[in-house]
Amino acid sequence: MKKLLAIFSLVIIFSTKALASIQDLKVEDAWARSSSNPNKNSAAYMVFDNRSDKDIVITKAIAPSISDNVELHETYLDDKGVHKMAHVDKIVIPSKSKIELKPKHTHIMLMDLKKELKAGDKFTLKIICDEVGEKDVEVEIRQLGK
Ligand SMILES: [Cu+2]
Repeated sequence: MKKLLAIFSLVIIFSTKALASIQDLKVEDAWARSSSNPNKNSAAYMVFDNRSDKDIVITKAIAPSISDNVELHETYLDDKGVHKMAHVDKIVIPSKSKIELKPKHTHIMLMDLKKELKAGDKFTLKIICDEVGEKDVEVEIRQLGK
């Protein structure tokens, strides 16, 4: 029995060590482009810095104060060379790496906006990483191209 308990504790130690901590995920320069009626979409961009020795997987983002319809998106070029967007179910930030979300690349799509996003305003975006935890990020609204 004691032996079994020892093995069991070892498994627990092992499984907690196998995951990164949400504190290892740093977020820099979070911003979203301004948007006014009738355009009810926007997108948020930022730099993710994973300082742990494990990959961190973002599976969802929410921002209830401005939208109930937030998705992780990737941009790709179709066979006519036109930029298209596709919903992805995760964004992987490899261990000890940075990933930049930016216009015409990976972004967090904010759809069916509840209100106008005015340059200079801020809102909170919650980044959810399955198993690792979640993190609130303050996002500044900026006019695209400025
Ligand atoms: Cu998009």
